[in-house]
Amino acid sequence: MKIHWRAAALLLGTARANDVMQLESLYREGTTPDTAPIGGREVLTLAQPLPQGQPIPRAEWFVRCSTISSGDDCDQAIDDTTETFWKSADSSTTQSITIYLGMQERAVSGLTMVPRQDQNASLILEHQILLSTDGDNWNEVAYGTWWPDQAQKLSAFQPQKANYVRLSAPASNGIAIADLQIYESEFIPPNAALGAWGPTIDLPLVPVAAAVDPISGAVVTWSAWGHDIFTGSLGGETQTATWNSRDHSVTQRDVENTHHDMFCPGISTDADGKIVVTGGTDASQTSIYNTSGAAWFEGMPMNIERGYQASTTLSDGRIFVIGGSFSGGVGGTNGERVETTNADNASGKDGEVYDPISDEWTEISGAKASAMLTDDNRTYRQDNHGWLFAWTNGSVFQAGPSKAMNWYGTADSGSTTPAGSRTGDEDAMCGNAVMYDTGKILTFGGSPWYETRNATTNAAIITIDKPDQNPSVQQAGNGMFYQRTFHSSVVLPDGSVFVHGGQDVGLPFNESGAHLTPERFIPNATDPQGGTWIEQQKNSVVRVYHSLALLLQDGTVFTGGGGLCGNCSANHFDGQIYTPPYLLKADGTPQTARPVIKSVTQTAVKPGDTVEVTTEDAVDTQASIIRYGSATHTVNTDQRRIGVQLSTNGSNQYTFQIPDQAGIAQPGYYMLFVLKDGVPSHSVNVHVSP
Ligand SMILES: *[C@@H]1O[C@H](CO)[C@@H](O)[C@H](O)[C@H]1NC(C)=O
Ligand SMILES: *[C@@H]1O[C@H](CO)[C@@H](O)[C@H](O)[C@H]1NC(C)=O
Ligand SMILES: *[C@@H]1O[C@H](CO)[C@@H](O)[C@H](O)[C@H]1NC(C)=O
Ligand SMILES: *[C@@H]1O[C@H](CO)[C@@H](O)[C@H](O)[C@H]1NC(C)=O
Ligand SMILES: *[C@@H]1O[C@H](CO)[C@@H](O)[C@H](O)[C@H]1NC(C)=O
Ligand SMILES: *[C@@H]1O[C@H](CO)[C@@H](O)[C@H](O)[C@H]1NC(C)=O
Ligand SMILES: *[C@@H]1O[C@H](CO)[C@@H](O)[C@H](O)[C@H]1NC(C)=O
Ligand SMILES: *[C@@H]1O[C@H](CO)[C@@H](O)[C@H](O)[C@H]1NC(C)=O
Ligand SMILES: *[C@@H]1O[C@H](CO)[C@@H](O)[C@H](O)[C@H]1NC(C)=O
Ligand SMILES: *[C@@H]1O[C@H](CO)[C@@H](O)[C@H](O)[C@H]1NC(C)=O
Ligand SMILES: [Cu+2]
Repeated sequence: MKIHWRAAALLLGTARANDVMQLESLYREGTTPDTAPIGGREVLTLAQPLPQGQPIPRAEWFVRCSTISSGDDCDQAIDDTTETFWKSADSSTTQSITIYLGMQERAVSGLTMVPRQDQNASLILEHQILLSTDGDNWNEVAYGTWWPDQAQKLSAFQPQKANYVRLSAPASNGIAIADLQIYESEFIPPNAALGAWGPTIDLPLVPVAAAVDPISGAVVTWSAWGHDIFTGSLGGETQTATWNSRDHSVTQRDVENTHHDMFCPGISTDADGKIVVTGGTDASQTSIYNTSGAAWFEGMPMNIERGYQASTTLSDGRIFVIGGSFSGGVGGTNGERVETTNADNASGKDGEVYDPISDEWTEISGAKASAMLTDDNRTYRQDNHGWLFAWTNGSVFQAGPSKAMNWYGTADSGSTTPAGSRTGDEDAMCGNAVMYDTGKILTFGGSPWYETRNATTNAAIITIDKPDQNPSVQQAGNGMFYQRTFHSSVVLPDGSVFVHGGQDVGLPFNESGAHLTPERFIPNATDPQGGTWIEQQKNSVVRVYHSLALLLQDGTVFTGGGGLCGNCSANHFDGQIYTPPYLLKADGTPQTARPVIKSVTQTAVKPGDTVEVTTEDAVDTQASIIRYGSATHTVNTDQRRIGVQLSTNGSNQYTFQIPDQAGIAQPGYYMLFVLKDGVPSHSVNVHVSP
């Protein structure tokens, strides 16, 4: 909201705001103007890249509206002035505007909409966008909720051929449109073998951080104090938006009660599925999202101020945090940020541990941040975004992004044990690391420095066994097709790893060199160290710095975000669903022959417990439990896939065992997927306690 932002900019005198502003605004795209002349008025702009392609000329259009308020005719939405507008009648039923684009089929890629400008009324917030080739059969391409102001609005989606476009919205106070543009772009031919994109979910904010609520399946997202900006923060609040994957609603909430601007935080879901968010702009605060009550509450602050730290939930249910020199100064004192090349100065960002039951933080200075530094020339970047994997006996394996790997111990005052280095790899800041099967970690991409350096295509498989022992490290296939940094990834029920977004050279808020084609790592079933990379279906929305991806309960993937840079043009107020090929028939329609889990006798289990599963029909003996993810800034230390072997007595009844050492199946909520010929079921929750 530009008005909000300007007001804050005047107050921008705090050390915190200045620091962050200088650090993160270095490479951003050119600024967009706060307002732009559209149809004879200055309209607040959204600072968002336009949909791919170009506007479709309006000369041949015919427009039809569901209802009209006297004088505010339908065609006033597409005349060349924003002085006039179409307004629907006030109505309890959904109202819509339908545009016939002409005889020629167009590959429609998005639309922009200018709300009524003379007063802040009849705003379209909740909405749905549908396409049709015949005006009878409609296909939903986007839906969601826009931010409640008079700025221009935008929706960008996977290009689809259409002659008709419909925008519909609830209209209890009427809805009004002063201007509507529709975009067409190059068509991306559907190919079920590569997966499919859509629909787009329009959000009232840039989702920079998110987690899946294991109880409701909703995706809880947040940005910073502002829905489109993080600089200029006075602290104390965070804009959140929740996408309910079941009823497709998007709700918005300004969370103030935890006194925490949750921008650049660490995130870990705890043993009960609560989302524990630490530090960031308010660098010592702890905010906790209670999944059962969908409420945020304030936890004890950390002892050490941190931003861009990583955290992970331990085998005993406590949460380990380390690093984070982006906030609170290098070295962790509240004073000035000091640029230094002395690694000892990172000591202030050593480990600490949170006990969610007693709500207490304990410093464990034996877990040394200095062991996990990259050689970035900016010291505040060296300990960011650790690749942490909780393992047995309270241990944590740190797989990167530093070339050096380590084991951290969390008993007593903590310990640090070097664990070798990733063969042939360099520091890989903002790369990804995913445990795709028990003890098997795939690492890929990232770059030697946080920004300005070429990212790599490097990929490694790291196999961990016992704490404090060096893991084995192999190359993973021939590496990725594309150099990627700022990319995101999720492990799928079949054990493959889906990778999306990122760019060649990491430049926060600059979208050059971005990759629209995802890829997937397919582990070799017979060779535990082998695997191949394959390309997947291209999309049309850039996902680079501040974007994320999460696995959903139905086996699809939510990707979203990018930006949060105020008046720069790299903001993405949306998410998009990617459907992997395993959920599509050859003709691209949804796979209907999915296996079904009828019941799970024990949904609350401990390490070593046996779980009984009843399915509708016979399923593959390889199944998986995948821990619910949370993500921000390429970090997702919550997701983890544990492949499980099903035993059966032959009547669609199966059993499998939770690994018996605590920490292998890190405590928390898991999605149990069974598969049949590679097609996954919808998941059922399995809750592993410490
Ligand atoms: C974005 O980065 C590219 C590549 O370094 C550069 O050419 C371009 O000028 C940058 N854009 C802006 C607006 O700085
Ligand atoms: C964009 O924001 C910056 C502050 O981050 C400000 O200095 C500049 O004037 C703004 N530019 C425009 C065109 O509004
Ligand atoms: C417009 O009205 C809505 C609803 O009353 C309010 O939340 C919003 O802040 C207003 N926006 C502006 C720009 O005045
Ligand atoms: C979480 O919400 C549930 C349901 O509203 C409530 O019973 C419980 O006390 C809450 N837990 C905390 C820690 O606030
Ligand atoms: C370490 O940081 C302190 C400030 O925290 C600074 O005074 C000192 O010069 C730094 N030491 C080195 C060797 O860079
Ligand atoms: C780090 O390197 C970049 C690019 O070479 C340079 O602009 C910057 O000043 C350097 N920063 C420090 C702290 O040396
Ligand atoms: C677990 O960790 C503790 C503390 O580091 C250590 O004393 C103990 O030997 C470890 N137990 C096993 C089974 O490795
Ligand atoms: C990245 O690599 C390419 C090809 O080797 C090279 O031309 C380019 O200069 C490199 N860019 C940077 C920023 O190092
Ligand atoms: C899987 O590994 C086996 C054994 O190394 C090899 O023979 C086979 O070709 C590999 N399969 C693929 C698809 O790479
Ligand atoms: C199969 O095993 C399940 C679980 O142990 C048991 O309840 C069921 O009776 C068994 N069915 C047969 C046919 O043995
Ligand atoms: Cu950031």
